[in-house]
Amino acid sequence: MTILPSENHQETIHNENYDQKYNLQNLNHQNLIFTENRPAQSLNGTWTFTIDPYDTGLRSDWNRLSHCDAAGRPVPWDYDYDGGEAVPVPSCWNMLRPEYYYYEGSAWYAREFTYREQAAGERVFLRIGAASYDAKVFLNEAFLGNHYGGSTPFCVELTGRLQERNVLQVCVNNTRTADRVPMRNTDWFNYGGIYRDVELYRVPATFIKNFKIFLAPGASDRRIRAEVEVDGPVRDGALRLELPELGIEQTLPVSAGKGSLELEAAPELWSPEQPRLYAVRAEYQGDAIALRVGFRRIEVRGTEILLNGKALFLRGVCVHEDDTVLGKATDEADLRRRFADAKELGCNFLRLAHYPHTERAAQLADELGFLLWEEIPVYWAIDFENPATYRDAENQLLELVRRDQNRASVIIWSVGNENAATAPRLSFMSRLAEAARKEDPTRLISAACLVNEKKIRIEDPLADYLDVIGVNEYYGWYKLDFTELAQLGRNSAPVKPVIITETGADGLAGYHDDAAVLFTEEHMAEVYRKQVKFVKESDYIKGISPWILYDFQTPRRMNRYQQGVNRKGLIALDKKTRKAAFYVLQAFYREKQAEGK
Ligand code: GCB
Repeated sequence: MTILPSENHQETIHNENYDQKYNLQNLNHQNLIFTENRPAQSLNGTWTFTIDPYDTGLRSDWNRLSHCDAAGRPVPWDYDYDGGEAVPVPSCWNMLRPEYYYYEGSAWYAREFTYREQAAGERVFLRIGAASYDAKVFLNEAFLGNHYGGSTPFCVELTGRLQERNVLQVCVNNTRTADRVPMRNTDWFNYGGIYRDVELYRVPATFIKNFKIFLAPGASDRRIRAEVEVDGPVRDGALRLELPELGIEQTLPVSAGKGSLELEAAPELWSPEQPRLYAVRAEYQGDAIALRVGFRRIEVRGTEILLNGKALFLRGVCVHEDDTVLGKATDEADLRRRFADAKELGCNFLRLAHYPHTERAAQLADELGFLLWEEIPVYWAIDFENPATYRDAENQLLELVRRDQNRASVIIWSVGNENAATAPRLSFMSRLAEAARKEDPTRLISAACLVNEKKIRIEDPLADYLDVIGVNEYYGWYKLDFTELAQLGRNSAPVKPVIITETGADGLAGYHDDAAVLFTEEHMAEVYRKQVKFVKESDYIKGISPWILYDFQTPRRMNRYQQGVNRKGLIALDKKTRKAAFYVLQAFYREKQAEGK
């Protein structure tokens, strides 16, 4: 759709509905395509960048590249797509200059690229790994659509719109609003910008749009199931499927664009101890894809979580994407350090809070042998009665599932965190749980719930819709009285496994005093000691992921110890300095490991 440039200056400055026509949210899970390991043309690198706090760009068509009227006369203009500041993509604008640190609003990114057809009839897709929060895409002046959601990828087809020289513009807006997911209030930093990879993919006219392969549910562990969706003119045919290490070469019939197949196989099962991955190749109508996949079975029986039939204790820790240099534009070194630090702590599990982290995290977890909890930012207050907000939340969930559905490491989809137990919230989040289950029946569904503080009991009506109950409790911190924790244990008799998805306390690295003094390392370590004791005494608790591996930046923590940083990290903001509590948790995890858990 081409938006015609407005020639009427007065109309432009008076129109307060200027952005409505852009909010189509047409770039969503439905047009996400399978891109893993496909050759890509990177559009990372230097882009021009112009902040636009008044949304002048949308009001007066900054996508318009010519500055002449219909008669060819130059007209005044306020923006040059090739004249902004040169910035790297991916990056968070907050980290580029001190003046941008707290900036919330719109900003325009632009770059040129050349295109030459490589194969007759090829189709071309642009994929943006993540842009926070609303991204509007323009190619050669034309508006192609927008995407909502700050942490999931989206695609837009460029076929038929490309010239030899192209101008790509993306208007990114990270304003916190009442209808978004998350809403206005969070305990993390609201980074903005295009902060994951931007790539062009070329595929044949008919191509593999979605592909998943997994151990078929059921106890035998001897059946693999593959499902495929193709897009393009040839919707009936056969997909060739190969898993050379298992001696599998099969054809999978595709009809009306879809196909599935279950076949006998006896893979070695994937586990954190033996993260065995198999090469998988699939080919349809000349379009070939290749991936590496682990096969494993995750299920719940009573209050047990079973991996490949064996009872599991999740030795976990929560992590954010946050860095004093990168913001949330996590790079390979940052990710590898995170896994190395979690390994040193004794973890087999990470809770990727509170939004989808980079897809590279789950790829590495597959290789390195970590179990993952992945989450969408249905966090604290959300406009649970707004159907548009629900659509946005569900779309983020489906984008996440589609992106990581082939990762053995991912065992849990979380539909939210610490939401007040109201009826609209129950309806909203139970729908999300059902949507996740429908899209992916092979994983567990959970949410990080609050405890019922009146009854001092693990009780949340959402639990009926979950496989595993996540519980965030801060006895020893927000609830200073530890005797209530023992009461909580006595009052609760959950029929499903419980993971303590958060617990912890702030402790400023290097601040030492008596354990009774808040914000000291001693107090934090004492909270961990008492929490560990509670977990040991509660047989329905099948894992913990304390809050949090590293200190992180957040503007709502402003006291003298915090100074803009949540100090609940087991490791300080420098990602090096271990606090005393680190060793308390490490000792507990060593004990668990020694018990074979
Ligand atoms: C929570 C939230 C987490 C916060 C943490 C805290 O319960 O889920 O996002 O950062 O507590 O430090 O208060």
